[in-house]
Amino acid sequence: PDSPVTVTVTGAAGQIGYALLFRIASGQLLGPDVPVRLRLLEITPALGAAEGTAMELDDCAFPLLRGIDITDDPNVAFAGANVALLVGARPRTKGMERGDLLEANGGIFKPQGKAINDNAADDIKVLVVGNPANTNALIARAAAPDVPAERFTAMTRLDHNRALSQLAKKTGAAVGDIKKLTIWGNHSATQYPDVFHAEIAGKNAAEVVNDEKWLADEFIPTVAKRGAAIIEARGASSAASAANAAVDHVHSWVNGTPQGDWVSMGIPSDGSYGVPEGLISSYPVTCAGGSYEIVQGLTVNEFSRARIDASVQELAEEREAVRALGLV
Ligand code: NAX
Repeated sequence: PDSPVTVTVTGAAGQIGYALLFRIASGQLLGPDVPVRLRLLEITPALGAAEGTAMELDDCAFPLLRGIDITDDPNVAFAGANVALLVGARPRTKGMERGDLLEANGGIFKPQGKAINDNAADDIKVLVVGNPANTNALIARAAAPDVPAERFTAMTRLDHNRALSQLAKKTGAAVGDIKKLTIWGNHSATQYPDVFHAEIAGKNAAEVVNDEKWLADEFIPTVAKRGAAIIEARGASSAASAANAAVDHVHSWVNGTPQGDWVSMGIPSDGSYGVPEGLISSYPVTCAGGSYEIVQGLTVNEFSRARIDASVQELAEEREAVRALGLV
C-alpha cells in the first residue's frame, strides 16, 4: 500500500516516546513495506522537545516516514489516525492518593477518547501505555461510544516479555522456545503471569519448572515488581523495553500471531474466564486479519484462579473509583 498509515503517539517528548518513534518510523511497528505518517501529541510546554525529536527523525532519513506533525490539540493529533499509542499520562507523585491519580488521568484520557471518537479513521486501533493503563483505556473507551469497544487495548506485553525472559533464565531454555505464556488481569503489582499452559520446547512449562514455591515466591513477584526494580537500578523507569513491548503489541495485532502461540493484551472483557464484562483485563489472545480473539477453553487451576480473581478485583475497584468520578 502506498498511502501512509497514520500513527499518533501521545507523550511523544517523553522517554518512552524517544525510544518508540524511531522504531515506528523505521518500519518495525507495521512492517518493512508500510509507509507511516507520525502525529505527535504533547502538552504545550513540551512541544519544543517534540520538535527536537522530530528533527532527529528527519535526520534518520527513514524511507518509510512520510511526514511528522506536532501538535498540542488532540483533535488535530487523532485526525485520520489508524493507530494511536497513548503513552503520555500523569505519573503518581509523592503523597498522591489513588483517587487523585485516577482523576488526573481522567483529565487526559477522557478528552483524548472523545478526540479519537470524533476524528480517528474507521479502522483505529488504540494501545494505552500510560499508567494506570487498564483503567486509562477504560476511560478513553467510555468517551468514544462510536468506536467499537474492542479497539481500546492496554499494554501488558512488557509483563509478558518480562515473564518469558525470567522463565528462560530459570530453565535454561531459549526465549524463542517458550510459547503460550499468559499475563492475566491488571498491569500492576497484582498481575498474574501464568505458566500452567505455557510450553518450553513443546513440554509443559509448569512441569519443566516443577517448583510451585519458585513460581509463587520468585517468578510472580519478580515479574510483577520488575518495573520498580528497573527504577531502583537505572534511576528512571523502563523506557526502551516499554517501547519495544508497544511495538510488539501493535505488530501482533496488525500482522497476527504465529500458529501455536499467543500473546497477552489488556482488552475489554466479554465475560470470559469469569472477568466481569467491560473491564479492561489482560487475556491470552491470538491475532489474525487485524483483530484478536481470546484463547478459550483453558482450564484454570486453584493457584491461578485466586491470583486472577485478586487482580480482577483490583480492576473492578478502579472502575468503581472512576465511576464515582463520573469518568465512565
Ligand atoms: P515521561 O514522563 O518521560 O513522558 C511522558 C510524556 O507525556 C511527557 O513528555 C509529558 O509532557 C507527556 N504528556 C503528559 N500529559 C500529556 C497529555 N495530556 N497529552 C500529551 N502528552 C502528555 O514518561 P515515560 O517514561 O515516557 O512513561 C509514559 C507512561 O508509560 C507513564 O505513565 C508510565 O507509567 C507508563 N508505563 C507503562 C508501562 C506498561 O507496561 N503499560 C511500562 C512503562 C511505563 O512505566
